[in-house]
Amino acid sequence: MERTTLVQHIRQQEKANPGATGEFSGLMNEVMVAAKIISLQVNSAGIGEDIFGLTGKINIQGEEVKKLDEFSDITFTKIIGQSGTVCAITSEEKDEPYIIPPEDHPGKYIFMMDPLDGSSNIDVNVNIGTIFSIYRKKSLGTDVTDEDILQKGVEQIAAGYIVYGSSTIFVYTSGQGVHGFTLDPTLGEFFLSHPDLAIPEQGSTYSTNEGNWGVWEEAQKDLVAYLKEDDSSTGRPYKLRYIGSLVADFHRTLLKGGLFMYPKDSKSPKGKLRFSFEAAPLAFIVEQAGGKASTGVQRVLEITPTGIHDRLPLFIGSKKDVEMAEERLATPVKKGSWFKWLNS
Ligand code: AHM
Ligand code: MG
Repeated sequence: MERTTLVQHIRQQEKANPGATGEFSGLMNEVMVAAKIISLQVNSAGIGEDIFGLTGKINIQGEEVKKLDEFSDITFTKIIGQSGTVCAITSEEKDEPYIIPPEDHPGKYIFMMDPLDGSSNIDVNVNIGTIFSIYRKKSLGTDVTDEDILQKGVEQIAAGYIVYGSSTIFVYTSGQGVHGFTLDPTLGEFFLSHPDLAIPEQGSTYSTNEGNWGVWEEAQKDLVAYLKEDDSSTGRPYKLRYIGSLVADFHRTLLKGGLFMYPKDSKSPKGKLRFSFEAAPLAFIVEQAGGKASTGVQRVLEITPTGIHDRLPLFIGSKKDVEMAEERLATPVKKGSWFKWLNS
């Protein structure tokens, strides 16, 4: 049986772009190599070298850095940083952008990543992932400026994620649809397994940390209580599915449809998830698959960040589900009005 590898697929997609120089394919190939290394580490966590647990450091987000977080950040930074294809790397784990020094031959791309998302799930064998996003350098001259690092979401030229789960899956878009590849561990090669992914227009699940109910705004409580109401004409009640690893929750939502939400709340008034490393790349992917991503009031890809660690509320998934969320959030609700859905 003839199977398409990820390398072949990237090359084919690049050929469709007349001015292509091969630099983009080169960068994507390096992302794939780093992903294979992380996958191997994740799959063998607990065997031999002690990779579980904490490094004892605290990152820019104020969170404890896990050993696998640090390993993933270093692996991606080394491999991508020496690829000759990028001029800067930003990471959820790094306070500041890493600017590629002249001796490592900076290229024309900017690479952004959450090297290991969902890391609170590492020690308990639950799916984790990597998210990445690629922009082209915009400013003239050799210096990397804010104009390059803080680009609007729509300027992304590619985005993807890797889920380290029951199998390792690499999903990416370069603006020509969304394609998924599964790692064949015996050959060490990613093969096309999910071509032209399309998210269902409406799903039947919602995904959110409902433990935050007490710190949610009334409109958010109203939205979730509405999803629990019994009304077969609108497909309710929705099922609840929440893993707590964004990549895993997003991957399920992409394949099956539904609504993932991480709203702002009184604990995180701006939201928890980050624009550059989480929301923007997944928004690019979901839109390419026919879905939507919103802050509740604005299309995520229309945002221009003010800093690399900017956070935002995120509603992402099936088109109709995200639109329904936007509509309900825009409707003023009285305190406690959600009670009517729960008692209906
Ligand atoms: P991380 O990047 O530090 O791992 O944090 C992001 C994670 C996401 O994977 C997930 O969607 C969310 O945080 C879960 O947060 P919570 O534990 O508040 O539900
Ligand atoms: Mg993350």
